[in-house]
Amino acid sequence: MRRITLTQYLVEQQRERAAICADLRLLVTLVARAVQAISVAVGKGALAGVLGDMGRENVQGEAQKKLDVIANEILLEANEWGGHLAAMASEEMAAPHSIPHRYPKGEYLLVFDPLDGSSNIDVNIAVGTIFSVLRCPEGVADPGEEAFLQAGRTQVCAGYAVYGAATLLVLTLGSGVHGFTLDRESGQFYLTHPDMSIPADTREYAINASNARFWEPPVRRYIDELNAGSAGPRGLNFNMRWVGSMVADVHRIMTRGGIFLYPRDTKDIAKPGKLRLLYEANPMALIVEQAGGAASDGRMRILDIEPDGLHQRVAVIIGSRNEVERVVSYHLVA
Ligand code: P6P
Repeated sequence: MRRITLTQYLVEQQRERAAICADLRLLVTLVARAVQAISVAVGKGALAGVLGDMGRENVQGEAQKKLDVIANEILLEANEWGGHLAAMASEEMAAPHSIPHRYPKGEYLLVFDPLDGSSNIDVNIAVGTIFSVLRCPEGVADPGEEAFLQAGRTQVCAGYAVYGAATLLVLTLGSGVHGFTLDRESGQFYLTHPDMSIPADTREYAINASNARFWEPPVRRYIDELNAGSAGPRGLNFNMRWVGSMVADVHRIMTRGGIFLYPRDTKDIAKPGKLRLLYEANPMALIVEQAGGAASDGRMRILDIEPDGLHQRVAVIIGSRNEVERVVSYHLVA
């Protein structure tokens, strides 16, 4: 069966849909090239001496892995020369990265989590890259943090790569979600998952159950009902999965449905959730909504949240629409 490549898909989108311009096509092409390089580094693991910690913390106060830094550098270097970006921002950098003066600037902002789930790297569990593309506000010559603080519904593109048994790049340009698999021999990405769609109902949920004592009542009610199984109020038995890598859990949901919850909890009242809005929740929310799913912080649509900080955290309830809406309904009556 002849499959089309990512390049061919992007050219066809540009030709058929003026919505994707040459600069956006270049951006996605360069991000895909960076993903391929990250895939090689992740795949070499211990053989390339890239496992383990850097011996310092990142801006999140989390132990920074060598591969976190490598992946961040790969994405910066792959994109800063192209003339399509006004600036970049990353989970691994406190402030946005300016485009060096020797390169032209463009109209887009790229924000990413270069290696999500990196605590799993040393135990060989799937990790991923998540990215989001925004338009730079008009007239902003040297974008700082403020320029990135746009609600997720304004994203023009979002995607993730999952470095598992295979490396997949899952992408939305605003008209559906499409998955591309990396052919390691040729270095090409081939369209293998066109028009990805999430079933509205599911029997599978993902949550870190060790936090149960910190959950708010609506989440505790929802999970208790799932765990009560067919004898309980849902009258159904449910299964649980928790990879500890959001990209891997969300990709499973994109593939067979499910609901992922990292809810607000009382574990650290200063943090309204663990996941970051701009480069984890927002891109995943756009992708999931484009595939027919839903994404909420428990009280409002994630894509409608007006950010107030580059590294702002948010509660995330995402996946099969009917289950997300049920969790939200429990919050509204609480
Ligand atoms: P916990 C990885 O660090 C991450 O940001 C997500 O990818 C993942 O879903 C979550 O944190 C795991 O958190 O508390 O279960 O280790």
